[in-house]
Amino acid sequence: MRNSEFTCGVLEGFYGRPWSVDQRYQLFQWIQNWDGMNTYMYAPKDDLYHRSKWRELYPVPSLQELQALADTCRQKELQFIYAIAPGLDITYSDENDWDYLLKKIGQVQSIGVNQFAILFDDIPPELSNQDQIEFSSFAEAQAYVTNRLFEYLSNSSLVFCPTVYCGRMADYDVPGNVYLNELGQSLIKGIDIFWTGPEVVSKEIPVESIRELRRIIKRKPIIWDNLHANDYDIRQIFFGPYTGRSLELKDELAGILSNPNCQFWANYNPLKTLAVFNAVSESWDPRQTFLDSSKEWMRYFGNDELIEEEILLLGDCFYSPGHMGDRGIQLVESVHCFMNHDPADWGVHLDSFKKLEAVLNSLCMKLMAASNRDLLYDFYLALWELREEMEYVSKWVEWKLNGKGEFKSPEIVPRRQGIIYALQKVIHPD
Ligand code: GDL
Repeated sequence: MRNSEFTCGVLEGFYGRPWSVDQRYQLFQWIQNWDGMNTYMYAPKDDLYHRSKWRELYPVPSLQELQALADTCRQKELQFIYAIAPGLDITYSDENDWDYLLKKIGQVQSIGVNQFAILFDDIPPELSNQDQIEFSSFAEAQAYVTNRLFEYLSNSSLVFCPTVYCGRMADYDVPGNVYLNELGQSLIKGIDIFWTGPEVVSKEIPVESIRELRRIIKRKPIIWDNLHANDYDIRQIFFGPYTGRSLELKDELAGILSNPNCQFWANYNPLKTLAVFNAVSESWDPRQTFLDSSKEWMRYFGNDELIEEEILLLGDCFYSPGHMGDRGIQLVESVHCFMNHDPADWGVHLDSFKKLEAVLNSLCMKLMAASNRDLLYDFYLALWELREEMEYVSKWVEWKLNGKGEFKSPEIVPRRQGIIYALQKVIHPD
């Protein structure tokens, strides 16, 4: 492992299409270049052999691909962690399942991997009939298999993801959670434990919440950080900085691994700013770090004509869960003003809106012509939706200022259609 003992890096642990091999190589290059990062964890939920078909061995071509990834990490002195997720249907007490697990781990060991994770997130919380005879609790069953695996791996490292992996899942009562208390007691001390914070997607992780958790699990957790994950809502994308965590938090942790946007190219700022967060010790300014990293991000778009203002608008509009950056806030404020006030009271908003609209349009034009098509396709949905809304507002503003009769914009509204829209209208009428 490079630089320090603190694990920091990227966890490919989202649902949906896994990243491509080339994207992962790009990622390793970034991690190697950045101070503060040292780890990549392989855990794509939809790699069949990682989760649904965890018992089956990788076919040769996929194994070779994994080996190439692991080799590249080794050459770059990065930690490569392979994660397996048997929780959907494992029978914890079944020796056959244990053999399957060992064979699979053995296959991955055979390509030179010696760091592992075993994940029990998002699984049915019931023990099978057979396991109910053998174990008195879920925690006991999971600890049994995990400890056994840790002992089998002898010198290798192992990280465990519990089924209760955030405050919300413990009904915000971590000290009172029987499952977590039991795990803290029974998991061998050398095994690391993942935690996502108070929530699955934690906008903030208070230091005190981790101190409390530490007392229960009897070790420092590794944060599985879903701050920039977007697999739960494909209409969102997050280009903003690592934020909502203080530097003090690092003292309470064994590591931080970010599980970011499914769209690989969206992750430059989220990841680079995490690397900086880990590298600094005195002061930490997420906004300034975002501004700095946005300038670096530009070089990956494949269009030298892009300017900083365009990239910053992009980042500010799609910032982080529940937050926008300055330009995004400004845009919404202007539209709010248009919709709620007479044109005579629009003041600076009209000018400010038109400027942002012009920047957005030129950004879109340049992206359409950018040579990194992979990046363009990653951003398409989000950008397109924003542009459509802007176009709608623009026409509406024009009509307010100069139009006559009813406002008509037939080609844009109504927007959402189809089954999802119909269901949502019934389920959430408000
Ligand atoms: C989860 C899943 C993760 C997913 C994330 C965001 C954990 C431990 N597991 O619950 O795979 O990407 O939410 O949707 O976070």
